[in-house]
Amino acid sequence: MWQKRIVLLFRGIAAAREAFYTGASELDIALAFQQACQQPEEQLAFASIIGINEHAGILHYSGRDTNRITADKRHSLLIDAGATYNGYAADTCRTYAYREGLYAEMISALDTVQQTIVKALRVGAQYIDNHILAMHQLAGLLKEFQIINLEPDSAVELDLIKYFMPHNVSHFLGLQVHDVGGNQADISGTLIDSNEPKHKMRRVIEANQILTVEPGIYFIDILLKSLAQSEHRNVIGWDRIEQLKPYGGMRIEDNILITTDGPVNLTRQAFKEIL
Ligand SMILES: [Mn+2]
Repeated sequence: MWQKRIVLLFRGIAAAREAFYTGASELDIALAFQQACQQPEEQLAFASIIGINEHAGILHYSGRDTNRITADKRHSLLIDAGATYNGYAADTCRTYAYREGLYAEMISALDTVQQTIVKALRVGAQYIDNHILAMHQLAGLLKEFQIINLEPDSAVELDLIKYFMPHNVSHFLGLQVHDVGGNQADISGTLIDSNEPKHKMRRVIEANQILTVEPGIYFIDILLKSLAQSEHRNVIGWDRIEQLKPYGGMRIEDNILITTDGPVNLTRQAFKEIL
């Protein structure tokens, strides 16, 4: 059943990608997604996030904001969308570069980071450790692309990644797209007592859980402004950031089934079936 809902979703993402490369507006891309999924908007898992250029950096860009106008200069597309199947939600994100170059290379590096985070998911481990691994991986990417000119360990220690990825790496997926229970200590609903309340996932990884893994990098004015005013401004590659700002950002998200034999990437399995 999981496979079926993700296959549906991938047809939608493939159609959206095609629409982007042939010049469609954000709204037309959203409609191409729905047509391929054969789902009216209210049946989708959530309102599709479809952002061209700078809009790729807006975390919940959708609905009334969606642009009806075709962008003259096309740089990037971020699509984060989900079909449903038998009431269960899928939630996948892909980012596409309009042409080869630095941004396309960064997407490919983020893809490697994302798959490293996925492969590290192990039954019995703490989700929070996976989050920490993600922070180190992203710090490595930001250094490689000269955005943070510091060794990854120092960038994580100084908590600099939050200026470029201000969201969680994972959430549960089920009847709800952000399914509940990430901070639940037991079956009666007791919450995990922690001094890290901002994390959606603080549980131990268990077999048969389904969750997303969705690292991203964004160039968001309000965050960059506060970084520029911080004591860390001198280790930041501001020229590189200016160069990447017109692309908005990027995110790659897959849906993962945890098993005792390791993580199963349902999204990539389904993508392979279709391609
Ligand atoms: Mn998600």
